[in-house]
Amino acid sequence: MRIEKYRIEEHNQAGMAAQQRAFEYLSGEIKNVPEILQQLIAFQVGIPSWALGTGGTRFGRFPGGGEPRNLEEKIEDIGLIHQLNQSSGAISLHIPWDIPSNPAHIKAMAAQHGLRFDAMNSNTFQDQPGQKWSYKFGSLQHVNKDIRKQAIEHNIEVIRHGIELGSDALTVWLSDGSCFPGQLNFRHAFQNTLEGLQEIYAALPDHWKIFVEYKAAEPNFYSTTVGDWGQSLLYANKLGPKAYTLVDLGHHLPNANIEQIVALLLMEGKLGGFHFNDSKYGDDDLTVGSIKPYQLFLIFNELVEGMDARGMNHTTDLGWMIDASHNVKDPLEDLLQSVEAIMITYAQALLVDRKKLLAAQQNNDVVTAQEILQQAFRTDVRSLVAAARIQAGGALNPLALYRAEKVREHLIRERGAKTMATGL
Ligand code: LRH
Ligand code: MN
Ligand code: MN
Repeated sequence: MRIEKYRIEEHNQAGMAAQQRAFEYLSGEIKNVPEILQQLIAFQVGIPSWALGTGGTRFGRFPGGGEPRNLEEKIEDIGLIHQLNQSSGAISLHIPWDIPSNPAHIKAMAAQHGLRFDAMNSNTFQDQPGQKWSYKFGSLQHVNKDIRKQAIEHNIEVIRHGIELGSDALTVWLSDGSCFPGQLNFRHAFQNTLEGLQEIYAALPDHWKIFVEYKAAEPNFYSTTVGDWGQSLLYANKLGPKAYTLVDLGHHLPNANIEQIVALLLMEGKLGGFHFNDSKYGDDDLTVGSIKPYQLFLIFNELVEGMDARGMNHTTDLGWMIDASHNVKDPLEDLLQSVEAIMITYAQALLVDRKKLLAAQQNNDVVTAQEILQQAFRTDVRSLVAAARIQAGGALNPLALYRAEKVREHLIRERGAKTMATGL
């Protein structure tokens, strides 16, 4: 489904007076407005192909209706989000949940919606129908060489799919680990995993990157073979210059200082990509910014500081992706909320007065340093983000327009009330 252009214009016109008032006020309060607007317009967040249907837990799943039945419909859904917010111009595919049967057609279709293919994701955490060997006791870490080989070949196949679509990165997340003490020889598991990753690395085209995603626990609850950023960085360093760490916000032990992790990975030139979500307990995959917005701001503050220090391009030098799951919300509404939270937080991080912050740090002026950060965090930048979106051709209030256009009702009529998208 597409929304008629004139409907976006009418919607924007209706709210323009209030938007203008808020934007003019804010423009008087902050510096560099034109530059920030350009940075916001350029910034794009990848949408995961596995998050377009309602997710579930092991206790159940409650589909909401109108879910995409195939990859084409997933691309249409992301195209719609992008049409509304102009900040979701990429899709991240999970294989084999979303195998492109006709890659040329899929690539052309994505391009029509203004979407490019972000990192490809492999899956060696589930057994697929017809698969020879089981991943019950791991994949790349496995004691059985045949099983390791099967996992390596799968990853190489995912790279092949990615090449056909014009992607340039592979994200490897392994559920490998152990559930009980004694189950695993940690060194052997690490060594096997490293060797497997080395074979996958060797199959990467020249301009490709590999992202090694870590996660503290789940589905294994005693040890995880890529369990934290230290382990991920070890693999990335041993693999070589095309290998990077990927940070998923929900993959840390409680209270981890993620902003510090981000700062150090950037300093080492080893931060490759991001999976945005929010959490209260673990890998909850909740809407970005819904639980700990200040933490998200502190992370973005380090991202902007660290990327600027290295002369990196904010838009293109890291893979920015959402990795979320929606049990009770309309997935498209949830994704609109997540992208909005990311844009707001990015804008706030761009407001931080870095010279003053550095001076306060040099003087050990703790109070001023805190004030500088909170000044930016407490600034209401919604009109700035909306102004960037309108300039780019999007809607003043994407969520309001989505509801006014009755998109979900339309999708249910078109696709049926009982569809279930592939994914988590
Ligand atoms: C693992 C993870 C990883 C997977 C996705 C479905 O928890 O974050 O990125 O690919 O979820
Ligand atoms: Mn993830
Ligand atoms: Mn996760």
